[in-house]
Order: sequence, then structure tokens, then C-alpha cells
Amino acid sequence: MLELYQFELSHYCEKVRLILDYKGLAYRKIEITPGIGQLDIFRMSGQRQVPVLKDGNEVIADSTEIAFYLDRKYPERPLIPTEPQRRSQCLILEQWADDSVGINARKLLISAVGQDSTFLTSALPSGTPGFLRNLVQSVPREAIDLVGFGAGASPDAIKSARKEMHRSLESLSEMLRDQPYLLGDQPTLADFAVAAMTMYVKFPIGSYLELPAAIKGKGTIELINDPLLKPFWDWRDRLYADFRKAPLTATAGATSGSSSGPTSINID
Ligand SMILES: N[C@@H](CCC(=O)N[C@@H](CS)C(=O)NCC(=O)O)C(=O)O
Repeated sequence: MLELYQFELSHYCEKVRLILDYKGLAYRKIEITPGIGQLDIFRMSGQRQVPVLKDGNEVIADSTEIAFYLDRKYPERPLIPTEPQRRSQCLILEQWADDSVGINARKLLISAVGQDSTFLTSALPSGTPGFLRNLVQSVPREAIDLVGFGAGASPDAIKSARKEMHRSLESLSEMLRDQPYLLGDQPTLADFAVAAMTMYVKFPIGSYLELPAAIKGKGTIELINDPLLKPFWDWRDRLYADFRKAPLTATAGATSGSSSGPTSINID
């Protein structure tokens, strides 16, 4: 069976999970502990980031490389159009989603954490004792803002990330006005990249991810509730309902001693 080495709360990993589900490929998730668990990832793939996909003896790192690999090896339900113009549009949109939407979404997550401490505790491993959870919940707002500064998310940066994200979601809503998917009648890699990269803007509501109930459907309120962006959120809900599957198998622990529940993401 395919093995996905991942962080449950990583949007790049979510992109690969969406793709695997769309293609109907069964896979086992292996949750990696940030830091120590990444040593195994380095040994396996020559780099430290997740997602990494293992298919027999093949090891593939990077969500885009994984998408190309899966389309080559499992051509049923293709992701990347073959017609040159649509192919270029698909790849440009995917790259934009990874680079621009994904990075702004990370900044917005930092801001959401500052506004609602549920986000912070939800990033803790599932076995974290209650007293530690309470301690984290009581971290003052100023301390969280400081961490945000450290991660390159000053209040100004968050403000412009919100503005850029609004503009992006508005354009995407416009693209979806007369067609069901970003490039026409069939979903492509562009749809799955955009859907995954907006995970931190609004966490999916269904039980697709191992998320605490308290943060499902939550995110950046202004962007979730803006009626102008409704076509975008309707499209994402439909994409999840039609293609994303609820987890089939329990999360397995990696050899390096990873936890079995969602673990914290590493915000660069
Ligand atoms: N370009 C990569 C980005 C992967 C990435 O940034 N992964 C993050 C998790 S969201 C990671 O592994 N961070 C840990 C680290 O950089 O040490 C892809 O598309 O897969």
C-alpha cells in the first residue's frame, strides 16, 4: 500500500491527500514528529520536508513531484491536462496556489491563533495532558503576537495577507461563475492545490482531517462570511464532498516515535 509521510495539519500534505482520494488510491498515513521525526524523512528522501510518498521502492518528496508521479504511474482520473494550453494554465495556477495562496494562508493562521486560543491548543498532540493544554491556552495574546513576528507575520504583514487573500478568493470566485472547476468541466491539479492551500483560511467542516471539533469550519471570519466569496467556498465544499474521503485507516506511528494524533505544524 502507498505510504504518506505527513503532518496532519500541513496544507501541502492535504494537497496530496486530496489527490490520492480523487484517484481512489488507498494509502496509509504516517504522522511525523516535527524535528526528530524529520531525521527519518531526511534519511529516506534526502530532504527534511513532508509530504513524502513511498510507493514500494520509490520515494517521492514534494507535493508537485508527487502529483506528477501519481499521474504517470496511475493515469486513471488524470490531474494534469495533456493539451498544452490547459496544461500550462493548470501548472501556473498550481504554482501560484503553493507559493502565494499557501504563504498568505500561513500568515492568516498565525493571526487566527492570536484571536482564538482554541487554535493553539488544537495544534498540540492528542495525548497532551489537560494541565499542559490549559497552560498553553493561558498564553497571553502579546506572546502569541511575538511568535507571529518571529515567523514573519507582523500586524502589517497579516493585514496585507488578508487583503491579498481576499483579492485571490474573489478572482477564483469569478473563475468559477460559469464552470464547475477552475479549468472547466473536470477537476485538475489546480483545483486540489487551491483547495488545500486555503485549508488554514477555513478548516473543512467534515471529518476529513483529524481535527478537534472546535476548529472545524473556523478560520479568518471576514473571508469566510463575505457573500462575495460564497462561490469559492461552495466550490471547495463541493470538491471535498465529492472527492475527499474520511480516513480509512488509523494513523500509524513512524519508527522515530511519532505521535498518533495530529501534531503541530512547523511554521517557517
Ligand atoms: N514545496 C513543498 C513544501 C513542503 C513544506 O513546506 N512542508 C512543510 C510542512 S507544511 C514542512 O515539512 N516543514 C518542516 C520543515 O521545513 O522543516 C511541497 O510542495 O511539498
